[in-house]
Amino acid sequence: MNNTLHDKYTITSALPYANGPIHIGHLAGAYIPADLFVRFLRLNHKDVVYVCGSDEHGAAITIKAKKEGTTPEAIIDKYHQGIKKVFEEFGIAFDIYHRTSEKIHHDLSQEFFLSLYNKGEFIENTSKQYYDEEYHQFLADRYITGTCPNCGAEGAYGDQCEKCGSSLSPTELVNPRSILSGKTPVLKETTHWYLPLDKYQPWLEEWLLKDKKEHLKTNVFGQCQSWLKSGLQPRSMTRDLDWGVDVPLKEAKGKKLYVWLDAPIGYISATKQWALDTGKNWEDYWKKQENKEDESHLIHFIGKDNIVFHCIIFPTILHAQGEYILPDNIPANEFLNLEGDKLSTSKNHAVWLHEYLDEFPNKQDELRYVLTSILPETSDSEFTWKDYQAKVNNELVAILGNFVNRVMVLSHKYFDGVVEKGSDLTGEDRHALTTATTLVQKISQAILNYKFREALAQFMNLARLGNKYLADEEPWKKIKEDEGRVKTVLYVSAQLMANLALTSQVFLPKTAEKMFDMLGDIPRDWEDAGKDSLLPNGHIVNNPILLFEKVTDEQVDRQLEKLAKAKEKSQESSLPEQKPNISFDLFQKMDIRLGTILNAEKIAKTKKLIKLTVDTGIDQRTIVSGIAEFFKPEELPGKKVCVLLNLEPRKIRGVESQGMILMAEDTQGKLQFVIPENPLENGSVVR
Ligand code: B3M
Ligand code: ZN
Repeated sequence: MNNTLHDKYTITSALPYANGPIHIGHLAGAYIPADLFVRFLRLNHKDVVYVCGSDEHGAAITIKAKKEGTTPEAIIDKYHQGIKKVFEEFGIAFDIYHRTSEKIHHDLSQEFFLSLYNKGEFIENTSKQYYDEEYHQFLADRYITGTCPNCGAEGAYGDQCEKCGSSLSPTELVNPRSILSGKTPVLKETTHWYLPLDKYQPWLEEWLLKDKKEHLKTNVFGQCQSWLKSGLQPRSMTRDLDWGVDVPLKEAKGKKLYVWLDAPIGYISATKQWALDTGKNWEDYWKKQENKEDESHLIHFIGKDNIVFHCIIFPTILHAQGEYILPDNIPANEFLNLEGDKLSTSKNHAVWLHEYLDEFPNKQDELRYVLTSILPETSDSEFTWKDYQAKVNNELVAILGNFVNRVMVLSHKYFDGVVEKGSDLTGEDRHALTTATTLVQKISQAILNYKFREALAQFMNLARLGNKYLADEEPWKKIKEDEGRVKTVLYVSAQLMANLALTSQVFLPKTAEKMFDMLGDIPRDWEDAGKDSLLPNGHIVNNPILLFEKVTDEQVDRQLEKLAKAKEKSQESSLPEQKPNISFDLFQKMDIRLGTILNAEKIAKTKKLIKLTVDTGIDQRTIVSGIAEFFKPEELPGKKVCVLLNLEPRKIRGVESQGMILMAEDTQGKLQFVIPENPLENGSVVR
C-alpha cells in the first residue's frame, strides 16, 4: 500500500446503533482511526467532510425497547444524545453527527429505493417466512431463536449461531421459537424486494479483488475474497417490521426498508444535512463528476463485523444506482478485547466511555493515546488497565510530559522565557533537527497508509529525540560556564517541542492546545511540520502547564475491581430461572438410566457434535451429543453416564440420536458429566 493525498474526501465512521452507550471497543474500531485521518487531512487543508450519526432502525432498537418495556422512540432518544456527547468529549471531529430517524434521511432512503426500483434493479419474490400468530407479525431473523443445526447449541438466532459462529437462515433452526411470544412460529407467505447480488458478482470480483487488491488491508481483502468465493445470493432489501423507513410502494404497505439498506444511506443524508447547514453542495461529496479529478474520495472506517456491508452490499447498491462514487478504501479494524475476554455489553464487560469520563475527568487524551497505541489494525488486540497505567506513566508522563516540562521550566528559569540562539548550531543540533524532519515524514506516510499505531510510535519517537537531546547536552550543567550554548540548546529543544505541538494535533487534540498555549502563536499547518524554525529567534514562551499526571495503583485496582464485580454479577444473573412446575406424572415418564460409553467419534464438519455408542444395560444405541468442545473422542470410551432413554429419537446431521446424555452446564457453557459417586451397573434406574 502506498497512498498519496487527494484533494477531496468523504469520510465516514460506522453509525453506532442507538441502543446503548458506547465503549472503548467502538472508539478503537471505527472512530479514533477516522478521527486521526480527518485531522491529518484538515491540517493539510484538504476539502473533507467527516460524517456519522446514530443508526436508529432495525431489530437492535426494537429488541432493546422490548427488553426495557418501552418504545423504540424512547430508546433512540435516550441513547442518541449520550453517544453524541461522548464523541464530542473525546474530540471525534465529525462535521455532523446525524441520526437516521430524521425526515431528511427517510426521504432520501425512499428516493434511493425508488430510483433502484424504477431502474428494475430489484427482484420481487414471494416466499414463506416465520410469523408469530399471537403477535400478528413476521419475525425478523433476530426475533427467532432455536437450536443450532450445526453445533447443537441452544439460543442460536435466525441469522447466526453465536456459539459456533455459523451464519444461518431462520428455517434452518431446529425447534424455532419466537422471542416475542415464545411460541413456535408458523410459515406464512410474504413478498419482498431483493437485490440480485449474484448478478453483480463478476463486477464485484473485478472491482474488489483486482482493482482494489493493492489498496485494501489484508484482513479486509481476505474477508471479501471468502464472501465472493462462497457465491453471493440475492438479498432482500425490505422487511416485515413496524419500525424503520417505510417501503415507498403501494403494494408494500406495512413493510420497511432493510436496516442495512437505509443505514449506509445515512452517511449520505448526514452529508446532505451538513451541506444545508453550511451552504455546501452535498453532491460534490457523493456523486460522480464530469472530471474524474474533481471526484471525492470516499473512505469508510468500520469494524470487521461490518465488512460485507461496506465492501459488497453498499458498493453494489451505489453501483446499481449509477450516479454515486464508490468507496476508495474501507480500512476496517479487527476487535479490541478487554483484560483477556471479549468486550461484552450483555455481560457488562466493558470500559464505558461515559463512566471513564466521570472517573478520569479531563483525561480524554490519555485514553486516545493508549487506544491508538493498541488499535486492532491487523489482528485483535487487547486493552488492560495495567497497560493503560504503564503507557500513561512511562510514555506520556515520563517522555512527552517530561520533555515539554523541562524545556519550558529551563527556558523560564534561565532566560525568562526568551528562546534565542546564543551561538552557532553544532552538528548535534542539526542532527536533532533533521531527525525531527524525518520523523514527521514517517508520521505522514504511516497515516496515509492507515497505520495509525506506527504513526503514534513515530510521534513518540519525536518526544524521545527531544529527551535524549536534552540528556546529552545537559544544559543544567553548562549554564554556569556557557550561557550562550545553553540558549542554543533550549532554542533547539523548543523547536522540537513546537514540532510535537504541531503533530500532536492529529493524536492528542487537548494536549496540542496546551502546548500551543505554552508556545504562543506559532504555525499549525502540516506543511510546516518538520521545519527547524517554527519559533522565530527571540520568541517568548508562556508559563509551563502540566500535561499529564501519573495513574496510581489505586486507580487501576478500582477499575479491575469494577470489572470483577460485573463478572460476578453477570454469572449470577445468567443462571437460568426456575422453569414452571411439572406434574409428578410427567416426571415419572422420564426413563433415565446409567450407561457406559463404548465408542465415540467426531461428526465431520461440525464443531461440537460427537456420535456415541452407549451400553444402556438393555441395549447398545447411538446418541449424538454436543460435547466435542469439552471432551476428546478418545477420552470418552469407558466413561459412565446418565442417559435419558425415552427422548424422542431425532436426526442430527443425518445421524439418528436415540436418547440424551445428561450433563451439567455452568454459566459459561462448560459441561461436565453427571454420574453417581460409585457407579452401579449399566441399566440402573435414576429417579
Ligand atoms: N449500526 C452496525 C454496528 O454497529 C451498524 C453500522 C451501520 S454503518 C452504516 O455494528
Ligand atoms: Zn452453532
